[in-house]
Amino acid sequence: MILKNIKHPDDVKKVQKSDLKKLAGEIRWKIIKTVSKNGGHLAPNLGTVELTIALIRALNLPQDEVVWDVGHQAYSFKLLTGRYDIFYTLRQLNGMSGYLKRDESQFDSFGAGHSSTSLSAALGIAVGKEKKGENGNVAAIIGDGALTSGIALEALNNIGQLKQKILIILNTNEMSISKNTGAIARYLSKIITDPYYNKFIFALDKFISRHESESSIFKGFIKLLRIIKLTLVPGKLFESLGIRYFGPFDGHNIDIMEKSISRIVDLPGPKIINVVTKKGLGYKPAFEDPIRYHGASPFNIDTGQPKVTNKDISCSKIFGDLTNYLIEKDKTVIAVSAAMGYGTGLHTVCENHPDNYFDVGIEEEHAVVFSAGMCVKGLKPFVAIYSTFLQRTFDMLIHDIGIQNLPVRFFLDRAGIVGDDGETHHGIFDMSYLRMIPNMKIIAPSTKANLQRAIINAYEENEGPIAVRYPRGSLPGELLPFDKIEKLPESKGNIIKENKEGYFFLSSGRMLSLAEKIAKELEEKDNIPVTIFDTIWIKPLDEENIIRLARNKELIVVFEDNTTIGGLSDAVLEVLNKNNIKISTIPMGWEDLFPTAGTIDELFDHYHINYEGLKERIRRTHE
Ligand SMILES: Cc1ncc(C[n+]2csc(CCOP(=O)(O)OP(=O)(O)O)c2C)c(N)n1
Repeated sequence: MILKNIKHPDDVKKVQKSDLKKLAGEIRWKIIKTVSKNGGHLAPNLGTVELTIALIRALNLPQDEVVWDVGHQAYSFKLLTGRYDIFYTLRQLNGMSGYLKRDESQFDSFGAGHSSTSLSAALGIAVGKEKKGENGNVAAIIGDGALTSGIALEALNNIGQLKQKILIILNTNEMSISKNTGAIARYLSKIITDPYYNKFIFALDKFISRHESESSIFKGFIKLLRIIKLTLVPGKLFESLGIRYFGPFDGHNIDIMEKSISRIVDLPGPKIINVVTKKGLGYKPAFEDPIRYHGASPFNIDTGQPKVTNKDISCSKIFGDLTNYLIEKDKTVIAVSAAMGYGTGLHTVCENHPDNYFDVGIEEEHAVVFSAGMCVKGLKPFVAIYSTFLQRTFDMLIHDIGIQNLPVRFFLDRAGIVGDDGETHHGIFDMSYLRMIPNMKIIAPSTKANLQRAIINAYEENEGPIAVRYPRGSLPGELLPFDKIEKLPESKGNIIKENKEGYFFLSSGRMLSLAEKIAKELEEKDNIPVTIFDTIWIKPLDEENIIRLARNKELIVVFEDNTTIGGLSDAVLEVLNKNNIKISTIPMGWEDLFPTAGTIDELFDHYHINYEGLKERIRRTHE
């Protein structure tokens, strides 16, 4: 076993060339075994095994620094940088992150989880190293999907200007999660499709770099070759931006990549090496269906089938199904996704109504303003973006949508904690960042039927922006038949249970089940009657009911799957304050922290969002 004995990147350099294939096999098996138990990113990680081995052998870590984009393809890197022994804790509570984390390892030069930040971070690190007089190179590894995002293109713009010495490794596999989309994706795909032509370019490149330091008249010849190359090279776009382009190389040939990286990394200025990889390589089910195995839940290795199949319909599917239904009736409904068609349930719209579907790529900012533009012409954009990824668009939400009061319909999937993806992916800020925007309406349904109704509210909202937030997985209750779905009455919550005195629980979204559970315990163990109110509307809030129900109550508890700063707790406090109601109010949400990874239930317990935690908070308020 070679992998087990690798404790430091230097150990990777000591592995005999003849053993590298075996090492790659061991890494693949370790990844497949662990992901089959814990869930995680499979296809992207199987695609980067050889690239990672070559990279680590060609560089000198930690003096040389590596910045991975997203981090969903860095499991091999983790295994080869001293994390073999903790790899079994992947994505578990108190375990190893599924992405990159600076406090997890000295080799994680920059944290990641969201896409397309690597080039900017690598450039900053390179400038920092130079200004501090530190030795060593900086390499960023970015996928062809991530490269299409605005922030990556902004970074290229700056990299081409600064001429800082950095190495970009472009991992081209023609996939984002789904098939990569867009003009840049098309360009990148074209680059890798002609192997003979590419061989010629590589030979030319080799010749140029071997002779470029030579003086005399040869220089003129090299210059001429460079011009020829510029007119020929597939990576013309990068060369024109001032970034030297090399490749494409076979991303599964360790020897070629190791030699190329070693040779190119020390050249002055910015360079890009294009490597071509195959997602899912080494595990048939993932290789044949890289979309399904991009991120996998625990599965049976022999069959590739998930270990647990959730029979309950997911919120994403409810949203996708109803969107299809609405498009059948109304062709002005346009579904917009930012590279997350499968995750958001919109892939079925892509199949059934391709003319009413846009996958813009990993371009959340563009998706949002593009949709605002469609509103100007009276279309009804349904923008489905995970809560955590919509964070990127904060200025667009204010400047392009809020101020112009355009009725973009937002569907925030994965709102609230998401479980094992951890801190970079929890959607716990949207109630705060949306609530503060004038004109924005927000609904947080707590049942399947209310989610369906909320989607109809959004559909019929023609005055201004509206957001519906719902969690990963499912909500309780039964579905309504499509023709029986009626709008939710605006700004009206739902009284689940009313008592004259005792505690007053307000809850939003899926927190209702938890609020009901804790209320039951309080009634049984402490004999405290509890009034429970499902707020449904976060904005505008049902102030009338809140004021009425707060009367004669001893304590108010606000349950929200959001940060307690600026979310529902603060909204309730504002109402109480405005109406001069003085009752102790306890927020039961995520308190000024980034929750770690773990299962949803584990996380609620870990952060004491449970019966004991409430009792503890009550005790503290009386101290
Ligand atoms: C801002 C943001 N949007 C969406 C995602 C979800 N996401 C994770 S990986 C990925 C695809 C990345 O494609 P690429 O860079 O080509 O890497 P590959 O998976 O193909 O190796 C997407 C869309 C994300 N992490 N961050």
